[in-house]
Amino acid sequence: MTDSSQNDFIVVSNRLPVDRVVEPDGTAHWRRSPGGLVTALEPVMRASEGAWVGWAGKPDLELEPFTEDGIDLVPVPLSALEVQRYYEGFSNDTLWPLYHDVIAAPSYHREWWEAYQVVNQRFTDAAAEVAAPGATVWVQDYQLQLVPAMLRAQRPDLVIGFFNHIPFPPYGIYAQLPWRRQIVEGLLGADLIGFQRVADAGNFTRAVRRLYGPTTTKGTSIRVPSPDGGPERIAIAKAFPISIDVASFEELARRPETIERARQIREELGNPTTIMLGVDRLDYTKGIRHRLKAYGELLRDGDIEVGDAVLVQVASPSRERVAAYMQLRDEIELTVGRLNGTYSTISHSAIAYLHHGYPREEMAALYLAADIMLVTALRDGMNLVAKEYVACRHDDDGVLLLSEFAGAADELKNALLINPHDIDGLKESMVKALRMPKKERASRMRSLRRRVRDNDVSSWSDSFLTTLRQSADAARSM
Ligand code: GDG
Repeated sequence: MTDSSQNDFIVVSNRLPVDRVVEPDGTAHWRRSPGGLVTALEPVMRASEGAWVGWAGKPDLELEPFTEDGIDLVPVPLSALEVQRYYEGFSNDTLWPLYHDVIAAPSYHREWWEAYQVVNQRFTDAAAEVAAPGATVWVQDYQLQLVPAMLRAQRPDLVIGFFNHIPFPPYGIYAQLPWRRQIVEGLLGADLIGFQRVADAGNFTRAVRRLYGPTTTKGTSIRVPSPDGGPERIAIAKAFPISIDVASFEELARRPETIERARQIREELGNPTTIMLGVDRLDYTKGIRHRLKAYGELLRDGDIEVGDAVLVQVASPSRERVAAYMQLRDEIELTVGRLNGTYSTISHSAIAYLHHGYPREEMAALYLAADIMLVTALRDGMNLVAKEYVACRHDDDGVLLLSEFAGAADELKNALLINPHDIDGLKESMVKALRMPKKERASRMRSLRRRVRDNDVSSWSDSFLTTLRQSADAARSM
């Protein structure tokens, strides 16, 4: 690793973009980890001289900074109790459900909040230590909302950006949070606070007005009072819809071996006329239950026949120690078991349910094989799966069913937009997708592909970082 105090660009996120793998013989090495954030930021980090500050994913692991695959990594240690309180507790059982429209009930515990503050301070210290004078620090996501203000207090020379990958809720919901003021104050330490949707940025500025008074915001600008009575600063809150590395997904999907694997998948499923696909972390926000309900009713009513159609549901394991996720898994597996028990035949299953993570190559082949992609999230910051599906369909075929509650719906208007709560509407759209003529599929897919190509992950990060530098320059020349 280079001189650790000389990093001009620093990304701070809960997780480092690598997983520690221990082999049976006891040797350990690092492997790039999957996930939306990593997928999104990896190309940006490679293109710049930067460092990435984050947790290595295992409790009680003290590690020195190291370089992996060309990226400087600065590990932040967490104890087992901190993982339980800051990560599984406050991040995933308080903020996650609260920010996703209280689909599940958030739990509020003062000791979780204590741990959240302590851990946010530790991430701040690690970033402050490696940042060169005047460096740009880009803080990611809801686990680290206090870092911007903590960092500004410690290092006023830094340019600080924050991006929230999940929705920001309306004030009527946000107001439940006992620490609502502290979190907003934490975020306002940034020069630029980025959100997925215009509606999220609007919810945030409305929360600022409710907490600080009606004259504090104008358009995207927020007047931030100085904590020590000094001059005010301006912070900007704005939407920057995240995207994917479109070219790399398309390249993967064009490989002859991926095309062959897609053909094989169809064959292994018994050559059905229609393959429907869902790919989600096993999370209650993703609307997997709603999807299964609609699919089950279509089977019951004879609108689809097992053998003619199949649903492939990849549900990658997620947050398995949080109670709401254990319960969700039980419910989904009960439903899948019932539907398969009722409708499968010896030769054909109604649902191929896969509770594993898959390599990227297999995901691309699944996307290529799927005639209909089901994205039925009840609330989702963006939903990268929708964009990945589109990026892979170089054959201009396939139908995307997309929830209007996913951020991606703002851009992908030529998908079949659905309200997942409306089971009849969802069923109608599934049937429409099943019967859609090839010409309409192609024209919709071509327009979706243009949209996804126009805003890939590098234009997302370029536009965030350009706006960040402009906001910081404007704030400093005031
Ligand atoms: C959060 C926000 C926002 C999933 N299973 C496998 C696998 N994945 C990959 C997908 C995709 C990513 O994980 C999931 O991204 P999503 O955007 O769909 O959802 P979240 O994980 O909830 O991400 C979300 C995102 O942050 C980015 O800002 O869009 O709204 O909730 O890339 O392909 N990848 C592989 N194997 C799997 O089994 N290789």
